[in-house]
This record gives sequence, C-alpha cells and structure tokens, in this order.
Amino acid sequence: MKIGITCYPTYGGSGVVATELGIELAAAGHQVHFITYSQPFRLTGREQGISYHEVPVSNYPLFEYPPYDLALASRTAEVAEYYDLDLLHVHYAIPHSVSALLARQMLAARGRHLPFVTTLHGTDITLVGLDRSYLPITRFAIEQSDGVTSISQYLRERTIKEFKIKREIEVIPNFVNCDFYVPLDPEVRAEKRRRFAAPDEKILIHLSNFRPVKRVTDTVETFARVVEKVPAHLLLVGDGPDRSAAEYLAHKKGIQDRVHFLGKQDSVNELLPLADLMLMPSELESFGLAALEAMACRVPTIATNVGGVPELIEDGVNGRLFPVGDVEAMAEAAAELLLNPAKLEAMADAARKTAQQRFCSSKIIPLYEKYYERVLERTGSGVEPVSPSS
Ligand code: GMT
Repeated sequence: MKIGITCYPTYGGSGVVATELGIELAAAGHQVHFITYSQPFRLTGREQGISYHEVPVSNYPLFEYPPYDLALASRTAEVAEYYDLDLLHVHYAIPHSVSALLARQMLAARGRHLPFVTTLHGTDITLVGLDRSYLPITRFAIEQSDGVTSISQYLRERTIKEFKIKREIEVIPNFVNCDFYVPLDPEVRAEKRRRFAAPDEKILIHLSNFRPVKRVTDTVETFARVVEKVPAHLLLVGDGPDRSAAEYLAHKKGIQDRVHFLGKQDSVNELLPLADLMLMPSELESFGLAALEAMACRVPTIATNVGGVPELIEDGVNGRLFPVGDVEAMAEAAAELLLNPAKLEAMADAARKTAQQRFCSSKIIPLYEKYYERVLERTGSGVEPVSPSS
C-alpha cells in the first residue's frame, strides 16, 4: 500500500505513535509518505520505504495566524496525486482530520479518491476538542473520516459520549517495538547507571512533555518523599511549560542534586532501562505510551488511575495505580517496592510480559493493516462516509 501519514512531528505521544507506525509499515513493505511541517523527530531520514514531504507555511504579513491547515490540505492533495497514495492516515483530529477532508474533496473534484483514517489520541478529544470553538468542526471531520480509530477503549467511549458520535470507532491500542525497547544486560545496566547514581542508589524516571496535564510537580513531590526513605535519583526526560516549576520545587525541597533534568532526548530506549521505576502522576492519560515504553524495558510504573491507564497497568501486578494528586501513597508504594527487590523484580517481569503479550508492534501493526484494507474495500465499493450527526 502507498500510505500518507500526517501527525505533529515534534515531541508528543501522538507523533511518536504515528512515526513508529510509519517505520513499522515501511518495514512490512508498504510505501510511507510523511506529510508534516517538519521531519518527525524519531525519523533519521534514511529509513527505507519512507519519504518525508514538508508542508511549507507562508507567513504573509496580513496573516496574524498563518493558515497551516490549508497549507497541509493543499500539500496532502499534491503528494497524494504525485505518489498515487492509496490512503491517508492522520493522527490527532485537530486540525489534521479537517485538512484531510479538504484534501479528499480537492482530489474528488479531479476524479481521484483518497480515503482517510483519523486516529484519536487524547487531548484532541478531552481538551482541545471540547473547546466550543473546535468542537463542531472536529466532530464533523471525525464523522466524515473514512475510518476512525482510538488508542484505548476509554477514549472511544469518551468520544462517543462527549461528541455524540454515531459512527464506528475501532480501538487499536498503542504499541511498542519489543526488540527496540528492551531490558539491558545486568552488567551493562550497572555500568550505565553509574552516570546518574552510585551502585547502592535507586533510579526513578519520568518522561513527558511537561504540560500541566502531566503534573510534573507531583513527580518531584513524590520523589522528595521517596528519597527520605531510599537513596535515589530522579531522571526527568522531556521539556515543556512546567519545567521551571519542577526545577523550582526541586530546589525548594533541597533535592536538586538528585533530580536530573535531561531535556528532550531522541533515544529514550537507552535511558528507560536504567531505571527501577517510572513515575506517571498525570491528571489524565488516554493511554500512557511512556509507561508502555518503560514496561517493555522491564520498568514498572507508579501511575494515576485515570483514562486508559488501567487498560495497560494492572494495579499490584505490572505497576501501581493511585488517585490523582495522592503523592503520599505514590511515594509509599515506590519506596516499598524499592526496598523489596523480590517484589520489584516480579513486577518488572510482569511489566515486560504485558508489553510483549499485548502491545508489541508485531501484534498491533497487522491490526492497522487489516483496518486499512477494510476501509479501502468499503470506500472502493462506493460506500459513502457516514452523514454527520445533527
Ligand atoms: O499527552 C501527551 O503526551 C501528548 C499527547 C499527544 O497526542 O501527543 O498524548 C496523547 O497521545 C498519546 C499517544 O497515543 C497517549 O499515550 C497519551 O496518553 C495521550 N495523552 C493524554 O491523553 C493526555
């Protein structure tokens, strides 16, 4: 198949999923064309079977807000025509599904058909889509998509409820490449951990885009309580609006020497397996990809019991779940595990097993391929997209 993919190319879970999907599809023999405003950060540009098409956005002085969605629609139609794309897959509904809809119409006027699939990731529904100004157009574009998938059951149900969507939404969960996200050999791991911690100290990790929804300061609060009981270090991977609040808090608590702000990192698969535990105290996660990547590396997560997280983490088996903001309970659970190596090892094994048995790319990519085939069959046979709800 010749597949176009549009996503946010910078740091963020939906862009990661889209990019990893493109890489896996290309490895499976498909031709993949990324259509985005910059090269997705996990692409090297040298992958076989993958092309990247930049969307130029002109900044004419009249435009206080450059119309990116129009530029994207226009470039998508061009790429689809030049490269004879079979299907377009857009990640994150806003504005990508609207641009895809426009591109499909532009092509239809020239006698070409370009079906498109929209994958819902989370904040496109839970935050942005519920802003009144975005809701009607987002709902319209979701309804008009030739296929819609969501990355968890939770997000599917929330979309149906809040957007009053009447069409089918297929749940295809997020995935991880279990050959790339792997535990390290114990000796290599011990050696690499020395960069951050002494041999008798523990390592906790947090990975996010440091937006308020991630509650990064709860990570620091939790860690501050852990370190009272267990000598440990905290690796904070990523960057974003709440980084300075987290830095301030680490200083205020006097633990700044133990909190390592590593900024945005391309190779998180090299950092995650160094940790004993991940902290993910988010206000909301429709899935929690960072936890899955950690689990594949044999690192269990202390997380909040929100959104789609319980679809991934079973409390007490492959991680722990707590109410949002309960930093005391999260710290107590983390310390208990860190002080009980047998329990932590069992949980680490269960975490890796969950990733391998339920969320490995080898299991999930075929679901996307089958879904594309169904969309092509359906649209090729002349079935019209579902009409919008009132
Ligand atoms: O919250 C983020 O990290 C960014 C956001 C995105 O769309 O880029 O993440 C959402 O999509 C991820 C990938 O599917 C999910 O793992 C995250 O749970 C989801 N974030 C939220 O729902 C807050």
